[in-house]
Amino acid sequence: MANKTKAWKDRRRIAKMITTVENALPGHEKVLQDIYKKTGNAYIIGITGPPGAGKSSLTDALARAYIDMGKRVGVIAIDPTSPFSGGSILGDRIRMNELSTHPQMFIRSMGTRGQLGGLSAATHSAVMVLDACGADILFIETVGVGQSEVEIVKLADTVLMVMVPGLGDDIQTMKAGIMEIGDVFAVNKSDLPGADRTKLELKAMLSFLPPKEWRPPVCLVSATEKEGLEELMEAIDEHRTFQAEHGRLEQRRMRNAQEALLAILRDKMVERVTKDPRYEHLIEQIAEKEIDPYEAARQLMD
Ligand SMILES: Nc1nc2c(ncn2[C@@H]2O[C@H](COP(=O)(O)OP(=O)(O)OP(=O)(O)O)[C@@H](O)[C@H]2O)c(=O)[nH]1
Ligand SMILES: [Mg+2]
Repeated sequence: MANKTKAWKDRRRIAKMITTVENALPGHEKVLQDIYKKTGNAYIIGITGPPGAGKSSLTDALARAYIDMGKRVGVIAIDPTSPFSGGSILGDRIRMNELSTHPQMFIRSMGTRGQLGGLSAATHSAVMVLDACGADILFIETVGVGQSEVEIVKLADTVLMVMVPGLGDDIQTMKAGIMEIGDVFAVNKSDLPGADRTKLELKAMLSFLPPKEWRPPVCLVSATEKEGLEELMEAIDEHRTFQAEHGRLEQRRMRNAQEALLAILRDKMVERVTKDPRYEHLIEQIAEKEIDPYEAARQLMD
């Protein structure tokens, strides 16, 4: 515990480790090797939902609440790809800045471009660093639209899907696949009209999903008015308990472990094979139809 407190206080070291692993800079393997055995304590909450739903505001409000409970909180915010959606990013930054100086808090933004090995690998690495350095709760905020976001939320122990009143048709057209990743639903902006109706619509939608042992609860919250936060935190806690009782956390961690290993194996294999002197020539032969790609792969792997 004392070690974790000390590790958590060294912000520059944490930031440097994240940069190293995120960009696969020299020494990144050593960093991950050193920290790996210390990971596995943080509870990871993925926050997703349509643009502007209040994901950042809710993360901020929840982070404050956990901090008040004495927890160390990490936030990884995935920035939208477009450099032109500046307004809300700036908004996030300003709001989060206030919290970011709090000693129990560590906030990291990640661009959606430029990571070697992809965003999901970079996010996973950042999660591991913050986890090993003592985070009790880790939030990953992402925009819930694309496939990469779905990949990222797979890292989470609980996925919180943030909705807003009046989505109406949008809810109906939301892909079932997106709905299915939500473990807990929050209808944020409940201070605005129509929140009750949206909650009912969501519940109806969820009842059409294939039945599962866990029924995702739908909570009404207002991040800005600080309403409904306790109920939402209870719902997250219930999901956590449910998963622990059903061995789900273990399953999820096994799957993450498998994916981590496979990703490294793929990288190493590709690296080795593309350095093989026969590589270029085999590509030409495949293009010329002198050889089929399976045969070429077999030769390279021998
Ligand atoms: N009325 C009301 N407005 C809110 C509430 N929560 C957030 N907002 C406002 O909604 C806008 C978007 O909030 P953000 O927290 O930036 O939303 P986001 O989902 O993180 O947005 P992106 O990251 O850009 O997708 C801001 O103007 C917030 O002040 C709420 O509970 N009630
Ligand atoms: Mg945001």
